[in-house]
Amino acid sequence: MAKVINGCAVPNLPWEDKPAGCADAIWRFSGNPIIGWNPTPHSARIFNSAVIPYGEGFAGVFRSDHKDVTMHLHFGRSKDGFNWDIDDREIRWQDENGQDFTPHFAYDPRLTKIDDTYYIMWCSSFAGQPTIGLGMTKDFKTFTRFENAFLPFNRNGVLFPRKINGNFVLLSRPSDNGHTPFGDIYISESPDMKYWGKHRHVMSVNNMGWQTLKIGAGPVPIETDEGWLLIYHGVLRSCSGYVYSFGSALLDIDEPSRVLYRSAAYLLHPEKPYETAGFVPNVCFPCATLCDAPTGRLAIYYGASDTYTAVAFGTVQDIVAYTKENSVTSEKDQSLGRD
Ligand code: BMA
Repeated sequence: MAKVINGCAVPNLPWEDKPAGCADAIWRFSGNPIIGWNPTPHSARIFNSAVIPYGEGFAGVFRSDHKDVTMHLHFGRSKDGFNWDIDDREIRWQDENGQDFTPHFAYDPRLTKIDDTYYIMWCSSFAGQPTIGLGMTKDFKTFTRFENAFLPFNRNGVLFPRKINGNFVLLSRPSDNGHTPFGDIYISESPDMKYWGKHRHVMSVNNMGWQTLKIGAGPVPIETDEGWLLIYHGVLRSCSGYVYSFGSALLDIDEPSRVLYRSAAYLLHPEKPYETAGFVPNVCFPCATLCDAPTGRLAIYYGASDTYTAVAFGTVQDIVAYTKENSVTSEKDQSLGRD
């Protein structure tokens, strides 16, 4: 049975037991969606968002698509992880000299805690084009934005929760400036969060239906004694558009560009009305987990149909076992990926 390493206890983890008769590795919260249409005066939809334990409860950085159809990040707090109090106004960023550095658009945030600092990564505007934006906060009151990690076009930047071999490590998915019809996961390192390099290929799309068009890292990887557990989204193109599901992989602890296992079947796929109908139908897009390390219990936060925020549950032990038992890796997954 896999064990979580370097994780903290989250005794107040939002949780619901597996329903009787459920044969799947993960299951949905019966109260889904936890955030619906028009959740704040300016927000039309809040989805694809990041949450983390903070103080007595939880903090979150939320993707809010405003009623003027612009995309922003908002701060929110919760006591129980289900009911969220989200600011109506976007997070304002300053650069390291205290000058306003708020991006023109921002979406799909991820939140990683390293030591006493909360790092935030998101898809940011850079001269109007998407790339990986990043910044930090220690108190969720003041937010400092760093230089963009990469040139356009890139999305799905996800920072590992500790340095590996002395460097910060980041997954990303090079893209285009539209609804990218391709995309593989890469990994990059930085000694200082400013200069990113030593790029490696991690995983490509494969021929397993749900992940044939493009893939992208989801929540922050979870360190286990069997490897880094990565939950990632995969996309297929159907007659009526893209379908976003999510599955899992295990990456080598010291050399996370090496894929050890990768789920052939998805963990979760659009099925429920809030996943199949909304602003963009058929989208399940995970951006965060809360993990109680001693029990391995996991609450997975995902955006549903670019409209709602939903939660699914599982355990690290079961998801690791599922990933290994249902694994398919290709020759490309096994390479060190410099070429
Ligand atoms: C992707 C991202 C996600 C979104 C998805 C489906 O390209 O923009 O934010 O959930 O498309 O629209």
